[in-house]
Amino acid sequence: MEVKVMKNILGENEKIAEENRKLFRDKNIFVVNLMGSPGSGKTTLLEKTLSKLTKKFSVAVIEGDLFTARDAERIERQNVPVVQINTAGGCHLDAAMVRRAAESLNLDEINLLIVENVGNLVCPAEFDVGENIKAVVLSVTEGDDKPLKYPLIFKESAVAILNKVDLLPFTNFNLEQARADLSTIHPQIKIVETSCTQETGLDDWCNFIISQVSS
Ligand SMILES: Nc1nc2c(ncn2[C@@H]2O[C@H](COP(=O)(O)OP(=O)(O)O)[C@@H](O)[C@H]2O)c(=O)[nH]1
Ligand SMILES: [Mg+2]
Repeated sequence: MEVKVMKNILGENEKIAEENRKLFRDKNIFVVNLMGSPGSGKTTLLEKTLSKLTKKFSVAVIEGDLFTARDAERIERQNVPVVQINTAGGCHLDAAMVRRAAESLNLDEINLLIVENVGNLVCPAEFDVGENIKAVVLSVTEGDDKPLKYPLIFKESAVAILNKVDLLPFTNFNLEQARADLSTIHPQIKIVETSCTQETGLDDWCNFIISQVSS
């Protein structure tokens, strides 16, 4: 019975996600669904790269969080249009939430929309929001076993950002193992290594986004 309910919810979400995709395509907007655990560095990655991306694109951001507008406030300081969604405890964004948030942006003036999903390695991967690509941030402090333990999010993502590599000397994270596991789960996945604090690898992330938008 519960399985059936879940199927219905996903079916309804899929319908709205397809409508979103059509809307974004008609408006010529490329959409990135940025996912990852709480604290992996999703907002910091945006803070450190929006100024580069805005040189190429007219960018807007949708921020998803359970509570507070803190991430939206951080993005606002980058002078990028931003809308905050509060899920009031919900563990992921769904297509209807993203549609409502998108409606409050000027879609005629945007060509890259980045949606920072609720911090979670499970649920966001199951809910299409009408994006072109999914991206997942995994920080090295979370452990190198996460790709094998949460394979769906890595299977679904076009790019995995291995963040906080500046902290590698203080962890037992095995970069080679993580890369091998990611490639086993998703052979085509692009892997970039970043340190948002040391500002390394950020061009790799930006260039990947640029290549995806132009392809
Ligand atoms: N050492 C280090 N800390 C980072 C890095 N990226 C983000 N952080 C820190 O990790 C914490 C969580 O970052 P935040 O961007 O809010 O994560 P989010 O919850 O995924 O959006 C903050 O204290 C950041 O300053 C990094 O590359 N290296
Ligand atoms: Mg955040």
